[in-house]
Amino acid sequence: MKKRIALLAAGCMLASLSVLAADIEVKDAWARATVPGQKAGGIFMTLTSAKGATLIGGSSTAAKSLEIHEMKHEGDVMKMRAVPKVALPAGKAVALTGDYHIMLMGLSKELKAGSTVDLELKVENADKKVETVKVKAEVRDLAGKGADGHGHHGHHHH
Ligand SMILES: [Cu+2]
Repeated sequence: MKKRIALLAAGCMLASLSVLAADIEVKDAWARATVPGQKAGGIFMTLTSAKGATLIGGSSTAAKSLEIHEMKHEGDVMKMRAVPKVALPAGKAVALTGDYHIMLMGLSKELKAGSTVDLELKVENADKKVETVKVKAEVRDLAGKGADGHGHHGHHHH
């Protein structure tokens, strides 16, 4: 009888751990394929936090640094700037696919279509604890659609 109780307790602990890890749901993470010599690459995904959290940065083995970017139209000009964080309200899907996106700065290699890029995103959860969310982004080649007037990636990174 004692043994069974111990097993049940262990089962409960495992269950609560997996709930914690699942606070951030990552959907459809992908990276835009780069051309030789390109030093910055865009990464796109949708994040949903169950309890509410804040994306505060991250890193990647494929680049020197990772930045969160915000894009703004100012007249005809599309400007991007790095922002320190993005709020992830509880239960709301936050698309980092345009106005906000993730940018890898100082790529150490070309991002080739079909390969994957590993990211570690840092998220401050509702209890103010920083958690790491591992993301694998699939590199996609958008050569077929990329050359329209949506000059999103014609911006300059120095
Ligand atoms: Cu950018």
